[in-house]
Amino acid sequence: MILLPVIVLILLTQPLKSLGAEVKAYSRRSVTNACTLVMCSPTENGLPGRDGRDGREGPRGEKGDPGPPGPPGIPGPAGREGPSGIQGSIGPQGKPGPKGEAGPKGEVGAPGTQGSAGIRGPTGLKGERGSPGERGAPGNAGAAVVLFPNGQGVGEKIFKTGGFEKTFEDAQQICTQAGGQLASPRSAAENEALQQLVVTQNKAAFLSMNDIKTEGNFTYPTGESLVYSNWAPGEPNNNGGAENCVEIYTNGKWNDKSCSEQRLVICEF
Ligand code: MAN
Ligand code: CA
Ligand code: CA
Repeated sequence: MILLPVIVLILLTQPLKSLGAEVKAYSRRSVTNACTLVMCSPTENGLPGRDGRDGREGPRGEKGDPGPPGPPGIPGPAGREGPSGIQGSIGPQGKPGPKGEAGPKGEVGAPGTQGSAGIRGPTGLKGERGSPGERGAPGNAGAAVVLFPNGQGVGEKIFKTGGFEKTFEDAQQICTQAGGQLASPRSAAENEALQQLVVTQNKAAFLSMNDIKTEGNFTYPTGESLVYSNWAPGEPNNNGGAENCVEIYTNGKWNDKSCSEQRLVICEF
């Protein structure tokens, strides 16, 4: 059993060409194994032999124990990108934005309240049946009537002057567009109240009455004939054949005058 591993070692350590010579050497000694050869030392007492040759290199030793642990390895490559993190909490409230543009214009307001009733017509002449009052001018919606500085109130009538002079047609239009009519004194009281404005302005003023339609027949704008008059002596004379309008002097007297002249504008309401 021991011979087999020896032979194997020899085969592994010796060149092939010497294998046959080794086998022959063992054969000549006629032994069955190498152990026999060692044990059978010379039995006879002779001369000492020469020193033998050095023995062959011994068999390979057994595998050693594991060595100590080696030094740490170099760091590996960076790992792959990790998964996305979870959503963060809500941030603080932002600052207020800039001021917005102005809004659209508002709608038109509701109509004003109804104006006050018109003033009542004057009382008829004494002894005669009183004529009906003229229709009152529509009131100024929601506005008080201003008397100062160019107004005069008499009864329920108000005279008011703009302080300027116009032809009859222009003056008449101004008063009607203002919601009234040219001054139409129907009594001495009204004529005196009107006279005060004429004196204050120191300008003769037109009245509303005229005889444009029928010469010699002076009427109010409604066509009604005069209920009161205060003609200056000798008037109306239709001077030059073309005096169809009426003016009131600073003394309160009336004169028929050309409608194309310019006189103070006094309206009544
Ligand atoms: C005089 C009188 C009046 C007439 C005027 C015209 O004053 O004859 O009757 O109207 O002149 O300017
Ligand atoms: Ca006339
Ligand atoms: Ca005249």
